[in-house]
Amino acid sequence: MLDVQKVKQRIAELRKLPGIAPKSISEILEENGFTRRDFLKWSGALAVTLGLPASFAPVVAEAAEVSDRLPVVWLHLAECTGCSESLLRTDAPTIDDLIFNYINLQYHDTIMAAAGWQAEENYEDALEKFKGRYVLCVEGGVPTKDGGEYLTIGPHAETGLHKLKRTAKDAAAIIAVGTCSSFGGIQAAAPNPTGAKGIHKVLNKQVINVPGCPPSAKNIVGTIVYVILFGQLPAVDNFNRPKFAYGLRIHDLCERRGHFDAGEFVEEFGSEEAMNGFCLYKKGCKGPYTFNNCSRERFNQHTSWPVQAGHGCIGCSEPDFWDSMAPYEEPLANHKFSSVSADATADKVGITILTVAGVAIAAHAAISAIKNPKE
Ligand code: FSX
Ligand code: SF4
Ligand code: F3S
Repeated sequence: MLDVQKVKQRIAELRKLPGIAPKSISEILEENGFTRRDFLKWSGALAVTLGLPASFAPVVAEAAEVSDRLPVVWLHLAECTGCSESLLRTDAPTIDDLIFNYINLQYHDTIMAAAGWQAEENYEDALEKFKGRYVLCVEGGVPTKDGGEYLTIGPHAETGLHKLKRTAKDAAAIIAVGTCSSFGGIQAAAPNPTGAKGIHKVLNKQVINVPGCPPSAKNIVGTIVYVILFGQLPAVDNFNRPKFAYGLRIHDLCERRGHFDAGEFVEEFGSEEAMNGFCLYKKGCKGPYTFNNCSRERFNQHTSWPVQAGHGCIGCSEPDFWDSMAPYEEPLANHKFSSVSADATADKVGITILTVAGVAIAAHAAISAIKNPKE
């Protein structure tokens, strides 16, 4: 049960620890043009995203204030760094970006100032100093073939596989940021020459998966804030994804859903139907098979998301999506499922869901084509 008093106690304990940020988050927000009211609005919205009762909004703000106390070690394995970019590469920093900068990031090899031996030293120091207390965030899949030698990191040429296992050993919580670290991602797509895998496959500890290629800033920061608030991982689905973010399908809250139900589909990009915002199912949208909150939370300060921009969802937060959701501009139901890699039990569950849902959705598209006089 969620207990606000317990959370307050935990925040009070965290407050006693030394923070690393030279300024408080309130000062940082003010310097960047955000008022206290904006901050409280942000924490209220994040509480809603996290599926918390309204009474939690002020404690979410307090958790953000002490987020420079919780040490975070951030590893990069085989990936494109788009996940960090999703948080950082905006023309104007959002409150999510500022919180991410404020977090006690002990090690993050893309954004820290140190390099080479100095970076290695910082990393070893952090593991020692915060043993058993740090949160490990990992971006990227882990190559495992030939002892993991297809990915080496740092001046000692340590394999990603070895570094991951060593860092995970004394972590208080492990968050896989992005589809690559959750399920292997693009480097695990057939024929997967490096034997890349999601990190949970090589670790014997619980890993929370925050997939998406990339995931939204809200889902990354939301998961980290949740760990700060409760000192534990949020409730998860079959694929270890937080339910607050991956509990519903893209299709459930899509703004084009009315057109789907009315049987109004885009048949050609650039057509009048496309301009009228008709449903993109027949142009390959995988929203009916994809669990994520993009249609509710959107990207870039709630500006837009793939379907709003005019292309179907390609299912980027699902396991093996590079293989199982392709071709991206054709309906999934037109294809056989036998080509999908089925090496894991969890993946088989996913494929079963896809097969049943795929048949039903394709049938709807076919029936509505008959019902709809425009077709
Ligand atoms: Fe993967 Fe993230 Fe896609 Fe890229 O690090 S989820 S390739 S957006 O960057 O891992
Ligand atoms: Fe939206 Fe895609 Fe579902 Fe159509 S199929 S309603 S575009 S999610
Ligand atoms: Fe990915 Fe689909 Fe969202 S492609 S970003 S899950 S709309």
